[in-house]
Amino acid sequence: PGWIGRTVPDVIERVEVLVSSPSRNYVTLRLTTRDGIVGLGDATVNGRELAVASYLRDHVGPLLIGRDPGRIEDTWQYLYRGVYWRRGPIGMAAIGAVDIALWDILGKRAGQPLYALLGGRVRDRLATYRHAFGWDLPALLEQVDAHREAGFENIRVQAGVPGLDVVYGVTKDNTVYEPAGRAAAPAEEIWDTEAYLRSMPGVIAGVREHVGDAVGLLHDAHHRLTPIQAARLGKALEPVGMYWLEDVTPAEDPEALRLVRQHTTTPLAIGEVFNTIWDCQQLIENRLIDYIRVAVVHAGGISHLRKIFALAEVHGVRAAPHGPSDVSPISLAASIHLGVAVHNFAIQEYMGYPDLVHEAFPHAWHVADGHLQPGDEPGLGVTLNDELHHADDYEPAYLPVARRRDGTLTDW
Ligand code: CS2
Ligand code: MG
Repeated sequence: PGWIGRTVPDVIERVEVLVSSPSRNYVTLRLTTRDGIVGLGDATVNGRELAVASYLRDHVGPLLIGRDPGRIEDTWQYLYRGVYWRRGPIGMAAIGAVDIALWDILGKRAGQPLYALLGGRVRDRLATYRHAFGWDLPALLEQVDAHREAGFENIRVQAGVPGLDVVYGVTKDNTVYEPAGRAAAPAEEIWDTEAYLRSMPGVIAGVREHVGDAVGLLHDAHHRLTPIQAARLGKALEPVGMYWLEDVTPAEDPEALRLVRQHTTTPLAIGEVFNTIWDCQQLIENRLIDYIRVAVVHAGGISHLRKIFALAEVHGVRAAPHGPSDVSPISLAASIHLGVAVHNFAIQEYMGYPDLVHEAFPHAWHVADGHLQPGDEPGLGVTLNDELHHADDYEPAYLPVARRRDGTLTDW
């Protein structure tokens, strides 16, 4: 039975916040209704897990008890406007988790996969991109080839930089890459943008030469360049024909991308650290970017992402949400459901997870023929393997910080 028109709606009865570490830390919200429907949300903020867990446990959870889980937009507005101190990654991830969990409950109540509630499919399969890295070109090409053999058509390429010991997105021995290190404090890395700019265009051109024209190539500069450096990189990569160049300049300065845009036709993507539509507004309305990369968890959930993507649609900007291993399989599920239902959705990042993460969050979404599929389970189609979620498994882990050669702290 549907609840619309019911005099006595279902109510949220139980709120649980799990900070667990099935090989890496995740913050998971589990809501249970009086009718016994369970909704899951992801609230993971890499390196600040306990802050968002407390925000949810101590401030948001008590306010949810007794609320009608069907009033998704009203709950969003209540948590956003009702706090007065709005926006920011911690608060918006908490709202995101609640919103994701409420959509999950709605889908389960309706017996429909989330994408059906979002308007149904607009595409048969969802494009994705995988990560390839290597300290040098031959090592990078090995991973590129492996992804192509597995059927993937779009690949993010990251490489080492001569003279540096550590580089974002790469390991020296080509083992698994995880940005956060398990330690009581962030690791410190030395970063040299000029050295990077000298080597990277040649490496990416080498990949293009190896794969031919049909493969989409992406690259992430991780917010490290000045506008003029970014413009230089964009121009240098024009002959390669990139799918996109990501996060070239620090994300809080939208005007920086105007300068980059004036100099290059290389497509630009940004937004993984944005929290609201207002962070995106200027970039989208002025058409300074081609792809908006907001993550479901970090930008206020499914309800808010739909608004961002609608704004983007009007301005010819396409959606391409963040999907690293620190975005849990719950968020990724939400993203994939949006991905098959939103017309201007371009591509979903899929970094992949350690095996234990797949086991900890059994999920209906899957890869088929190098594309993502949401599956047809009601709601998000993700469950929790309780045996792999223990609150006391949390391990302090931090993203690195970066310094220039002279010791100045810079953007990691
Ligand atoms: C990255 C992330 O996937 C990406 O594009 O920028 O790996 C990012 O470094 C992490 O999410 C940080 O937690
Ligand atoms: Mg990125």
